[in-house]
Amino acid sequence: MRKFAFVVAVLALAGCGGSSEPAAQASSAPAVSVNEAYILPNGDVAGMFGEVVNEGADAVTVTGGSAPDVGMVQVHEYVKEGTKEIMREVPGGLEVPAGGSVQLQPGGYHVMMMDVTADWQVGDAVPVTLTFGDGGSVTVQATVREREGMDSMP
Ligand SMILES: [Cu+2]
Repeated sequence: MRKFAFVVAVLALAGCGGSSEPAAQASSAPAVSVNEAYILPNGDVAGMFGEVVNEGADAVTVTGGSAPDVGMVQVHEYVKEGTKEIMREVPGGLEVPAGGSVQLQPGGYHVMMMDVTADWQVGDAVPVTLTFGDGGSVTVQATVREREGMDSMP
């Protein structure tokens, strides 16, 4: 079913020829989606992961976001600092190329949620809004998963 819906969405986008107005397109019919979006909660922080796909004709930059009962949403990356890896906000945001995708995964790029007061249960679908540098946004449904011991910090 997901694949079918996806094809329809692409046809709809192609049909409206909206590539000349990327900003309007981003806010009305988002060209960006997240495949297999999921959340790993960890106390008052959490990470959201999945494959960010950009079907649009222009690159988009994910600069932040929001979610219900989450104080702050940032896009993070891991960088080496001396001998250890630390995570930080991606400078300038995370660019997703036109027609391309970026994988969010534990230990790599991730959507960082802080000051989480939501009482999420495994299996809950959480609406997470990602905002773009051009002012557009998209809301995706991310499924809460059980945190496993092997996973690194979000
Ligand atoms: Cu982080």
